[in-house]
Amino acid sequence: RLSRSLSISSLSGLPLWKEESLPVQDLLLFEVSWEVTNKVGGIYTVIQTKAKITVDEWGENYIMMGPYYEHNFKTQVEKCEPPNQAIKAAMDSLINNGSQLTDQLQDKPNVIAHFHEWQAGTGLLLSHFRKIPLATIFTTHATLLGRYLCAGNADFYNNLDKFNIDREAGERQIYHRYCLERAAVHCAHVFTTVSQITAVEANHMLHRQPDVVTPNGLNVRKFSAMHEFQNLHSMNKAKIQEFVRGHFYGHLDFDLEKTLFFFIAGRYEFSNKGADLFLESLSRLNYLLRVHKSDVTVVVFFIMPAKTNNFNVESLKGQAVRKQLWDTAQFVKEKFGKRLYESLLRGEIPDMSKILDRDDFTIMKRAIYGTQRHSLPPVTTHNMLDDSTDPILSNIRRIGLFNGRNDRVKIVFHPEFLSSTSPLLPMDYEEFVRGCHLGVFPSYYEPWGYTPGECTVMGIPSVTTNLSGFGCFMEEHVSDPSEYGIYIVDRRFRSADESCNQLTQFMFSFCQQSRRQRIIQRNRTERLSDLLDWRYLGRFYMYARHLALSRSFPSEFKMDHLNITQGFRYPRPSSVPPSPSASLHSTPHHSDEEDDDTYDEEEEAERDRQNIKAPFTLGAEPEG
Ligand code: G6P
Ligand code: 1S3
Repeated sequence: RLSRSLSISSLSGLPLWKEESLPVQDLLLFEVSWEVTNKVGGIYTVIQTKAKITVDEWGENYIMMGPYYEHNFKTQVEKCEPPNQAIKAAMDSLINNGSQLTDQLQDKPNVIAHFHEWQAGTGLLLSHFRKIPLATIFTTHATLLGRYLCAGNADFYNNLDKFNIDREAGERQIYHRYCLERAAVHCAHVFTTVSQITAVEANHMLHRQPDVVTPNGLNVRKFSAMHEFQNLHSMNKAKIQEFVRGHFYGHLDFDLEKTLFFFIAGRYEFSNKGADLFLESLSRLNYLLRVHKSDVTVVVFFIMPAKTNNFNVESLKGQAVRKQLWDTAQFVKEKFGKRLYESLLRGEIPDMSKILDRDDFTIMKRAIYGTQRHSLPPVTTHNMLDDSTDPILSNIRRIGLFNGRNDRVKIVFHPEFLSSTSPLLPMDYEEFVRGCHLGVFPSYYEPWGYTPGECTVMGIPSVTTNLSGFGCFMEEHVSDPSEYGIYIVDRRFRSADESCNQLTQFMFSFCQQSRRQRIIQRNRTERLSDLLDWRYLGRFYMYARHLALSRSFPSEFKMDHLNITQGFRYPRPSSVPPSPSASLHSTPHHSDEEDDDTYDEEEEAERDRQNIKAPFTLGAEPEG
């Protein structure tokens, strides 16, 4: 057992502890959050994806608590009897006495209660003041004040130590919530955040240094054949191409085989999520592609929910026109095929100029006539309620990216989350991501940021920043992230203009890659997914639980630390020359030709597997 914890923990940068398994049969673990079965944002993803490894360890002694919403209850959980007597007794007592319950759970005295965010923190505070013997953990995924200050355009990271936090909270009218958050942080036995950058923030905004950083993982689905996820890219890209055919009808003077799909997605926090920087960089990218007379077109999707009044007519019409053309083509094709067949049966090669009659031409002409439009393809798919003040639309107007014919960068703002039942773009989010070429998430305020991680496990390259938890994690654990298709914009030590140029350069270089280079890069990106698997990252939560028990019940739970904290780094891909100067930044290294016989990605993957023992040790199935 010790050797296993050595091999795993020493690689993760966690302090080592001797005995890693807990007597879970004699314990109960509660996890409490407003986002249990209730999708608001990323916390839901943390809890939902982590559930499997936690249940694997804790079985029925793991209980989640969240708000009751009938719809969520009906669609996400199964009703059942409480799994054991202690829980049943506690629930009966709650039903009869409300939250005055004090003799919780006598026969299971050691309880760990893990609370996420300030809303759930009230439970932590009440149990603290009522002296209920719990080992408590409090996780903040973002500090309230940090989020508000950043959204208000404060120069946050350069002034972390200068804010008068009580006054700032008061001025933003969040003083009551901020006090709840801060009290929960200080009452918890163990305080955790999801990234180093949020740990620094919490230290200043909440005045407590987190005990553990618990990075966010995902359930990584591995395909048995390596090319499987590449096929999925191809299939889903075809669906996006269909949408583009409709949306840009009458303006399809660009080659879809040379068109790249970029996207940004998430909560609509314009500057926190970096949509401002992205738009400015797109304007510069458009300029670069034009002056270099590039034959590449970039269609950029903004998937950020805003208030709307349904799809707009022009977008719906686009899909209807496309469908009409498709139907016309099928109709004529069928007639053509039938005539050709009959003619061949007669032993004749038909006169091709006569095989279609006047009616066929009329039908086709009419269909083509329907594709004429007197306006540019719309930049948004919906009727926006705040059209004139919406920050994305206002900035598009300012930079003038209106989907003109000469623009090499086209914009589609879809202000609603995606759904496979949409009449416009019938794809769910996962399918859409798989079909794109690059996710761009140049966030300013991003405690973790699941979006680039989701891209990574699907083998889709992405852009992140060194102000996001994910970006910092990748910088720490991967020697050269850009070689693996993770581009990290420096928003910390550069001016906004310099960051913007850096992002533009990343995107421009990406546009210069050949198809083969993109395929190789996707293979490399996908190889990083082991690092983001809960099977590895779940250990940080285990550590937090041990620590909480050892602090709250010190006579029963000891935590003997071993003093090795060396972190793990993922080396550069084996085929990349060691000197960065020998490489075109961020581009897989091999000939630019589409067919390069000297490069074998399966071979490179295998070679790297031999070199990189760590992620595979980390990803090992738990013993027993
Ligand atoms: C996947 C498929 C290939 C396809 C390629 C397109 O790798 O397996 O058959 O050619 O995607 O890549 P692209 O980057 O041009 O969308
Ligand atoms: C927060 O959600 P957000 O998008 O408001 O928590 C997420 C889960 O920890 C995190 O990924 C994200 O960065 C935070 O900002």
